[in-house]
Amino acid sequence: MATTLITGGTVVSATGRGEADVLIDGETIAAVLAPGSQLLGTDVAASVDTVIDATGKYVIPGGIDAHTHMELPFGGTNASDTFETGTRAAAWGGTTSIIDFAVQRYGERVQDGLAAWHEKAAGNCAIDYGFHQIVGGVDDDSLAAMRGLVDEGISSFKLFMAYPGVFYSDDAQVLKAMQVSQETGLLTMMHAENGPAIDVLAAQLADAGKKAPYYHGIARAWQMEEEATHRAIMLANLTGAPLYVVHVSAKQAVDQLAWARDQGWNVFGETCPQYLYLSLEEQLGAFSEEWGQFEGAKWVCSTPLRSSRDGHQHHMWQALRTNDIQMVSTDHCPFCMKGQKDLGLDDFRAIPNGIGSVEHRMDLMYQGVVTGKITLERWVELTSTTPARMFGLYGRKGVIQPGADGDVVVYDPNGHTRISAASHHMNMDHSAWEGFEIDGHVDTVISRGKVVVDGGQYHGSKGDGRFLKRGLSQYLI
Ligand code: DUC
Ligand code: ZN
Ligand code: ZN
Repeated sequence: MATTLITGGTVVSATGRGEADVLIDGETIAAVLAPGSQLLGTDVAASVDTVIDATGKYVIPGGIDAHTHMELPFGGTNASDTFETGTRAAAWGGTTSIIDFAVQRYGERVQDGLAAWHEKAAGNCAIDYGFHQIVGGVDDDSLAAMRGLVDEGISSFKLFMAYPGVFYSDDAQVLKAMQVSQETGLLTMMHAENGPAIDVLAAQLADAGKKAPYYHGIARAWQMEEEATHRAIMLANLTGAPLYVVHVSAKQAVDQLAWARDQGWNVFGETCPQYLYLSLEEQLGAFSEEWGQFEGAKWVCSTPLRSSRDGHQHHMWQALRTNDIQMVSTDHCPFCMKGQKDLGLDDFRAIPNGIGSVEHRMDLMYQGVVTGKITLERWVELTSTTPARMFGLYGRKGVIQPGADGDVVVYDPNGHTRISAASHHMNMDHSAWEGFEIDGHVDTVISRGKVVVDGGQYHGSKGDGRFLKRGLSQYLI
């Protein structure tokens, strides 16, 4: 078995930092050692197969993106990253595990949806992967099938209060699914937006001739997110289900979560880089030679971008610092402009919803360290350690300690990254992050002991990644 020593770096965890060498034996972290240690009278560095010099750099646990949609059939097309292209791009960006969403819809069996996702991913992934289960059709059969998910290593499921006719669950269905959540320990993940009301608003805007991409965000008003978040919280409290609200973008929804947590309720929230950096005003002002005003379609996602005038982005950074929001995932759901987003050229309602960011999450969040919005330790906690704890992976993932998987990133705080569609590895013809500058760089990525990215080269292969059978969330009470 190959051995690797990462030497000279500053090892950063969710709770602190210190100078240490990290020894990886085969696929597993064997030891965290004082710098330059000897073992049995021999320099460790002299006895390993590979030495990685991390002098002046941070050594962190590999990122875990707990919210991706590779190959998702959605909006009349499929998300443009396959498990192969999307996980390779993730690796380039310092993410060594993803949790994607297997899909069940009305009239389909949960077991079949899960099997289909296994088929898409198996043998194709560059990094380790797990699944949540979308339950898009709550009925007696799917409720019964949910009880078997924990044994399959699927310890969380997602419901939608949005998208009537696609994934939508009404309150009665949410209540029933949450009762199963309470009984089994499955974590309920919620897309919290009032879908039926949003659809009315969207139709009224379109009827009034307001069909540009920007109106997507107007129809999906913050009140729709706040209201649904509150409703989800109350239903979870009533049933005793643990609740995790995905892709929170409105400050009022954050306040609902903070209020519930202040009551001592077991409620959590995730946000995404787009809700920290991008705004509805930028989307309104977007224009290009090629697309004109339709340029704004690049940022059509749900929940939508919010107004910077109302301070949502600032509030969200603050919530990350104060732990009102506990995690940052991407909701990676990429669509190309040509042939996909342009399905909605004449009407925003037909634009496939989604942004691709799986490659850039670690960098974009590191920039929050540079600008003093979060600490270095909080960066690791938000992007790796809490995702591992939240979704039943901790110990194996999310931490650098003996016995953990050898998932390690060497991050250079003196490096520089410029994000562009010309250089990214996601299967997209544009970048939602075009021209963003990051004061740091992912130098080396090790996935279960294998160096997959180093020196600007990719050394991994399709099929390196294995399915992660997850345990229950550490946050259950
Ligand atoms: N939001 C998106 O932007 N895309 C996929 C599904 C979702 O809820
Ligand atoms: Zn969603
Ligand atoms: Zn999603």
